[in-house]
Amino acid sequence: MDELRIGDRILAITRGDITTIPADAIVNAANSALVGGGGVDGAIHRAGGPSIMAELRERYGPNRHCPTGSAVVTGAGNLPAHWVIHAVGPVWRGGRAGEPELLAAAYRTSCELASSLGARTITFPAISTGVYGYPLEEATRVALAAVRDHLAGTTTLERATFVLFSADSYEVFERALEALRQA
Ligand code: AR6
Repeated sequence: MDELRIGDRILAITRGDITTIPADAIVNAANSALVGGGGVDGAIHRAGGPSIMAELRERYGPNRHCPTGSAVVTGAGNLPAHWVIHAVGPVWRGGRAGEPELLAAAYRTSCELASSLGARTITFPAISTGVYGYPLEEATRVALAAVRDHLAGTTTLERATFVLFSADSYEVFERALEALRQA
């Protein structure tokens, strides 16, 4: 666990499985079709139970589509949370297809949705850095900057935590957080 103070708010990183850590809102790394998948998306639907997919189907229909860079909300089923925010990060296509802006938008939209719900705590995985192939160091800089900028503005969020699944990703986030602290 490591953290950075931003005014009276906290930007934190920790290692672990995002499905086991209590938060008002848990962010999922979803796909545009909102149909579930592997990685953290699979873990969230498994741990949360079938009500999350049922709600996605009911609220957004069989042809549901969430644009890259955006997000939608459901309840959290059996997860230790009130809401799951299903955010869609970009597939890495070499970096010149607007990936940094789209990744920042996925985090920004998630934070804004959480704040509109009155959430005080939120957890994130490292969106796009698994199946979607976004290089970890670049994704980390974008992710931390986007969430830091949100916490520096008007929001109900008091604490935002990145939950890193692997030791490698934790170390990359730790270095990037230290760089933000020095900046
Ligand atoms: N807790 C926290 N982080 C996790 C967990 C977990 N339980 N499991 C995996 N990660 P990925 P993407 C990390 O592939 O790249 C799905 O099929 C993982 O180590 O889950 O945004 C969706 O349906 C990695 O660092 O998401 C989409 O189709 C990070 O979460 C697609 O994958 C993100 O990896 C989205 O790809």
